[in-house]
Amino acid sequence: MKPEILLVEPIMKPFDERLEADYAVHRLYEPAEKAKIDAALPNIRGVVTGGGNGLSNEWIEKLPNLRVISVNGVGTDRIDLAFARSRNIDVAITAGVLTDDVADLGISLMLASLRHVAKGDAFVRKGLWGKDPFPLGTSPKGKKLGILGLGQIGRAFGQRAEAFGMSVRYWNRSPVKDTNWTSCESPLALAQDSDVLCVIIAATAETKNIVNAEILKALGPKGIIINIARGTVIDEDALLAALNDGTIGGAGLDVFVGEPNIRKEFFTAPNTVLMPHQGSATLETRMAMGELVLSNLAAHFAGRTPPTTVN
Ligand code: 8YV
Repeated sequence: MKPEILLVEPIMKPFDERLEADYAVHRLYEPAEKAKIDAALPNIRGVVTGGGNGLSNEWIEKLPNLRVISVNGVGTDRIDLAFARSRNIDVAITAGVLTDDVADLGISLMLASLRHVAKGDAFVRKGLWGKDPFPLGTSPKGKKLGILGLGQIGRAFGQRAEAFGMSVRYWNRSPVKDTNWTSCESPLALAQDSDVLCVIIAATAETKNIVNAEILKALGPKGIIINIARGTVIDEDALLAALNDGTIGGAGLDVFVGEPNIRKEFFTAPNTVLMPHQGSATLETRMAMGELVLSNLAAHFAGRTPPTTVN
């Protein structure tokens, strides 16, 4: 008998097919499967989910025989790791393989913001070229980059920013070794000393709204904020107000509270570049992530600890 697993969100076709070959797969995102899933709850032994969806405690409680959650991503903010451990559930992530692509997307958002790429695209399509003036951009060269959260992705972003001639400083919750970049004493001190603030801190109860009105004010009217972490680490009321009244200069955002149903005010916020949570979304990286999702599951069902368990 194949082990029964619950697939919370779609996964790329080749991995879906391999899951289908080795497991009895229940697809939570298919409304037609609801009754079948309800009947199968006691049999489900594994869950595959994404970083954005995770798995709520309510769902964990519905699955008495669940022993492994394989996350197709690195964020575990939507999973209560301690609760999962208390129920003897391994939680594994796709550590290491998405670092470069998330950093690349952050750099894309930064350059798009500094050089008005989205605005330029709309300008040309509307036939305004040659009729209306187009605003000058800002060069990254010689500017100060602040990184809020110096993990693997933060480091990769900083290395790329240095290639554009930026100087790097950071704030991290715990001391960081092996870096020559300047550590700032608080998120506020970091924002005060940054032209661009890249937010790439893990979302936890402590980091909720860590970027607030005071920090945005410190970033200043020419400052650009980039968020490639999670929507919840920025106070979106404060961010929308700061964009609309010119407290900050602009934003490049890949993540939002309540995504994909984000606040409509973002659609009209000035100097704002929006992406639909695509940090890790390249073919190469999604292939590497899919392999890890499958090998974590396979290890569990072979009686081993999944290679990239986090709890
Ligand atoms: C994915 C992510 O888009 O790694 C994460 O935590 O948020 C992203 O890589 C997501 O996991 C897919 O649902």
